[in-house]
Amino acid sequence: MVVIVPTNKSVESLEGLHLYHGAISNCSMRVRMTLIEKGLDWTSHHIDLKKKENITDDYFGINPNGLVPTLIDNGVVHIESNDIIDYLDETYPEPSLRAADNDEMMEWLHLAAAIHVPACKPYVYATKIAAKIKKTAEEQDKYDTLQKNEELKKFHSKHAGGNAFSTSDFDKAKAILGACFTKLEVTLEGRDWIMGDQFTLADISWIPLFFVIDGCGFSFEPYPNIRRWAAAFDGKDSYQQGVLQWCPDFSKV
Ligand SMILES: N[C@@H](CCC(=O)N[C@@H](CS)C(=O)NCC(=O)O)C(=O)O
Repeated sequence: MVVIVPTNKSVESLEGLHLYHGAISNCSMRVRMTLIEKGLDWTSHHIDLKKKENITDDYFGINPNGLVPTLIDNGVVHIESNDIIDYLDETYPEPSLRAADNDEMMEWLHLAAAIHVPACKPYVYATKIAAKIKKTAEEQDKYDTLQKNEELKKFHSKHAGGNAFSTSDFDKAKAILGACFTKLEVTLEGRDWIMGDQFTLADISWIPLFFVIDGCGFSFEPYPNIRRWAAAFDGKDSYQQGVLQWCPDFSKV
């Protein structure tokens, strides 16, 4: 559980579940899906990343990294999407999204979290997003003042101003994604879901990664099990309402 004491005190009086989230954000997709799977009531606070609505004093006062999603549960602030979905399943246990082998399931959540900055973010920014959300000089100054996280500062400096990601950054991201999707492909052999017959947080953690990386042009041709697994989400309300309703097609973002 990653709990934050916000400097923006206004959120501490919020009652119930409130989600600050982005339509096109894969990290937000997994939290929306979990809330929907659990049938929980939640209040939506959409943060438009393309309009830089995350780069404000108010939002950095809620999430000190300026990232979406942020979940507020009765005034308590939770960040980190994979920790949030674990927290939601722990706190609101029915229906359970936890596998019998919790350790193996949590490894999938930890892997999704671990590859976010070294692989997912550079791949998505280099192929698509950097060009769409270029900061003005004023926005860049504001970001540099608000952002204290060195890893994120370094990441965003790579596409700031006239900068572009290096070939080696991109190749490294692609190689990490290739290795992880190969692990997923092998795991899904003969299985409906990542943990077997049961649909769990592992599936919810990974489907947004597939959705955005596929939308950025990564070829899933060599991954038939992943394509079969991903197609099965079409029949799920949580995917329709948590992903497609907010972002019908990531390739068109
Ligand atoms: N580890 C965080 C990563 C969150 C994250 O990077 N969110 C992206 C959207 S998926 C974002 O807010 N990007 C805006 C930015 O990097 O400034 C989590 O899982 O919640």
